[in-house]
Amino acid sequence: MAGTDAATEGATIVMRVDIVTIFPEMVRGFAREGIVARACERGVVDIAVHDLRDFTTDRHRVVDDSPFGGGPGMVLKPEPFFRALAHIRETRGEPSAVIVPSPQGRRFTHDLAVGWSRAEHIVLLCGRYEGIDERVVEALATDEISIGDYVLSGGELAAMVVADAVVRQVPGVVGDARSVSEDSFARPWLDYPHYTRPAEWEGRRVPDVLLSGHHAQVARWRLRTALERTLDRRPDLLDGPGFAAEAGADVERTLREIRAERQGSRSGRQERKQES
Ligand code: 6GU
Repeated sequence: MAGTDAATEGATIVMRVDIVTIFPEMVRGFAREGIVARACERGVVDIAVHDLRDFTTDRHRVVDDSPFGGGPGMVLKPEPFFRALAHIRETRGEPSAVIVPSPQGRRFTHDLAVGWSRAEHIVLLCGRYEGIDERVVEALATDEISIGDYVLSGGELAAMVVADAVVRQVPGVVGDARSVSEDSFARPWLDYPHYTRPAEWEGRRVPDVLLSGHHAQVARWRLRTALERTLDRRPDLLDGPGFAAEAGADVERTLREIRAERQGSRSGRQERKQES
């Protein structure tokens, strides 16, 4: 893959991410630490945070107003967002996606993160209060996304979630590419449990198979535990189209074994119950 080679050779692939918010320090904090910060320092990613108030024209830098039609709360005015995006276009170029995080959006997923990680430039416009004037979404946004079925006080946390998920998919950002390809949701089932030293801690031992050095058995154990927890916690993933497309013969067989064992122990319990 050309992108991966360029990244390992030290050539710079810059992905630009622009975030417009009324809480710029909250978002800058995210860009100052961890994997995202390292990607910025190395020039692989360029994150610019813009204060929405810098795009007001009144003396009090007002960004919100009461809703037409009445009702509670305040709505973020359209003009500062239009000016902010015009400024971003002039100084940073035309973005391939303008994303508005909102509880009304379609659900953000791994596939969207992978898609946006291939863009050269994305913009995130954060709302607050009751929402953003709908004309911002209509005229400027290419996508409106929600990160889950709960309500946040503003789009900032969601924008950081999206930026993090997207940036870690950019080749060269995460040191070991296997960490990215083996993530839960890179595969349509959950990740297996992880352990490090010490082999025993407060009476809890790391599963023996992981200390055995037997790579094939380790791989089997990991697949099995991954599928067991997927069955317990996220059975919906096993019915999805992603699963059918990705699951090989070993996955299908392991899943059948787990289900058969569980069926067996369930009917065993029922029989014992009837006997007593
Ligand atoms: Cl993207 N924004 C807000 N305010 N709340 C949310 C959300 C976004 N996604 C889930 N809840």
